[in-house]
Amino acid sequence: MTATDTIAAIATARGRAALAIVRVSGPEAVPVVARCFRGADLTTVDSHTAHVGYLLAADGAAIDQVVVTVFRAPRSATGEDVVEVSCHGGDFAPQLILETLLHHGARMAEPGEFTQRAFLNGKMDLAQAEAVADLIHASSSQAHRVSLQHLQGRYSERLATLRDELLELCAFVELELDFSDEDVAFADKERLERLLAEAERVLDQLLDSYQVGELLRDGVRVVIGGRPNAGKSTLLNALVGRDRAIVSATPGTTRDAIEAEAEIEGLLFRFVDTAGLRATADAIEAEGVRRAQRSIEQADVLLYVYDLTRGLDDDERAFLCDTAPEVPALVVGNKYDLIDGTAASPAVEDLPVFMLSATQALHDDAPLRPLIRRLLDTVASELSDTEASAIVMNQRHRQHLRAALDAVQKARRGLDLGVPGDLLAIDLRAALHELGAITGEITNEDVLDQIFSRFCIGK
Ligand SMILES: Nc1nc2c(ncn2[C@@H]2O[C@H](COP(=O)(O)OP(=O)(O)OP(=O)(O)O)[C@@H](O)[C@H]2O)c(=O)[nH]1
Ligand SMILES: [Mg+2]
Repeated sequence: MTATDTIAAIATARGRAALAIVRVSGPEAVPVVARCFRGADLTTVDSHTAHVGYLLAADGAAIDQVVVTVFRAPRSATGEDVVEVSCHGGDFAPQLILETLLHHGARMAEPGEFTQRAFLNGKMDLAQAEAVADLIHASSSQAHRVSLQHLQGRYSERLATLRDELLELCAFVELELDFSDEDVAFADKERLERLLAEAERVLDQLLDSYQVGELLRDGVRVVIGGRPNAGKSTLLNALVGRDRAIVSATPGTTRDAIEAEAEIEGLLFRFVDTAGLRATADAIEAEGVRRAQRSIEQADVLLYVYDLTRGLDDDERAFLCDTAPEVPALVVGNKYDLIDGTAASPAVEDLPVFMLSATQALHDDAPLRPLIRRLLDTVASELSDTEASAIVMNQRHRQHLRAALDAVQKARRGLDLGVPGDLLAIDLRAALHELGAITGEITNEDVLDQIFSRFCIGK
């Protein structure tokens, strides 16, 4: 599947910037750039060398002073000849240079096509290529850390180890053994059973990590709910450190859900402020309440706010009892400044309660710290326990891991029932196939197109 044409794209973001990079890759990369470069003769320069000169438009006019770097195949990012033109940023120079390169025979690259070529030329496996996209999209330092580990191949190594083990198992069962045969050494069967159980454990662990992976990838959705006027919007503003939501003494102020992000200890949190929960005749407010309820159902964590001067009523307790088993909930007793420290702490199930004043927290975040600590513990305890290379962040991978686990479990049951070795081998081969699909040993063009079309152009 070697590419025969030469592709070009702007690799940097649009707009004003000191520099921009236009990349070219393919068999004609060097001659295409050489045709419009005034400086060294690029067709004769060594690989991995940089050259200052001018890039000229088709009519011979100078477009920009540039630095051109030449990487010859196979020692390049894509495994093909690559030329990177480093020019000045802005709206014109990069675009004009790209147009000139297209004029001289390059084709506009599709999204992710550089990375796709790197994959097809064996520069990286599919899981690493996907990590490139994850790294670019990382919105918190933890997500960045995990995707970098994947990019460096640690996650792929883990899968490769598992594959090797399954391959060995497969060879073992295919070799000769009929496990219903009494001649088969008991020790062999026991060893096989042990290895299958181990493979199942590793797959289980990887699948479990997806929950954390999803939080890393998409952020943690913390929905702030409670009665009107409890101080939810004030708490949102305090948590994100800016005046995001309207606060007023009129109950029913917030209608639509309001989202604001904050990075806390390297994790992205998406806080969602919602309309106060109450029965209302106002149609707009009622729709707000419905949306609030929906938001709460979809939350990773619910922050339930109540006004300490009023306490929690029975309906609120019932609501929390119903919700807490589905969505982890923390309770905030707000307006602590208005009571003289004598409020009875309401026992709702075993939910943790934090007494604070959201208005005070607007100026000084000390009262929020225990709440934030608990929030982090609620979602991130697993994160610190799980090695970055063992965190699955990709839904495609999860599907293949599930299928691999099913196949391993089937083999285990088969072994129990004394199924012959060649039948066990079919299940093990199926598991191997699934793992191979993650790293791209086994793949097809549709899958690749689907994966790489999500990339940026120029990557
Ligand atoms: N004294 C005191 N007042 C507070 C505190 N938190 C909020 N308030 C006040 O309570 C009123 C309601 O605050 P909001 O944050 O708008 O309450 P809400 O829960 O978002 O209300 P709705 O959007 O109507 O559901 C405002 O007048 C706030 O200034 C607090 O900790 N102490
Ligand atoms: Mg509000």
